[in-house]
Amino acid sequence: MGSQESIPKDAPAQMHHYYSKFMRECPSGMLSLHEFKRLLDIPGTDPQVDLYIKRVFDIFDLNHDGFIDFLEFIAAINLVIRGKIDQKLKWYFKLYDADGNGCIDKKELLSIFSAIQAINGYTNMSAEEFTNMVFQKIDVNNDGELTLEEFINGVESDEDLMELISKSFDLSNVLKVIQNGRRNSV
Ligand SMILES: [Ca+2]
Ligand SMILES: [Ca+2]
Ligand SMILES: [Ca+2]
Repeated sequence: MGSQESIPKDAPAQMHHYYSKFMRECPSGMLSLHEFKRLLDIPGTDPQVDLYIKRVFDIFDLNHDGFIDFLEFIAAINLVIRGKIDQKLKWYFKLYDADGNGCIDKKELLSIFSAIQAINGYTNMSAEEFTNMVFQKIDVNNDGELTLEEFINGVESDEDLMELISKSFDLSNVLKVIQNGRRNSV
């Protein structure tokens, strides 16, 4: 299987378009964690949320130099626009696997869901209930950890879960902000 992706004809124009948008939002060309938070317009009072945004930032920051540059930004845009479902799920898996040991445990999932609830508002299901539900559904061998395989297979075959995961960090939001410019908070 060739994993090489063909670059569409309009790619340079599109790149240029995003480049000018990116530079307008971030004139230095290097987006810091602080600017990233401001760009996403996420209120930063909850330590869980701070931790979560930091994780998202670290995943964008591919070379780990503490900034998101244009190329890293474009890599994320590409994932949003052209990424296949399992590529996106791999991205989410990386986001959830906080200690990077290749498995998502309950504590990791719980901390993500708590942060999401703090950002998106609380639902009638607690973060604990969510976490337990997810493990009940997709932890096939019942060892309390989700491997990448369990995660991808499980989420792909469950529409509700897929929606939940996609909402946990809406990548297209980042795109929207860059497209339309940041909302000016008065
Ligand atoms: Ca970087
Ligand atoms: Ca882990
Ligand atoms: Ca398992």
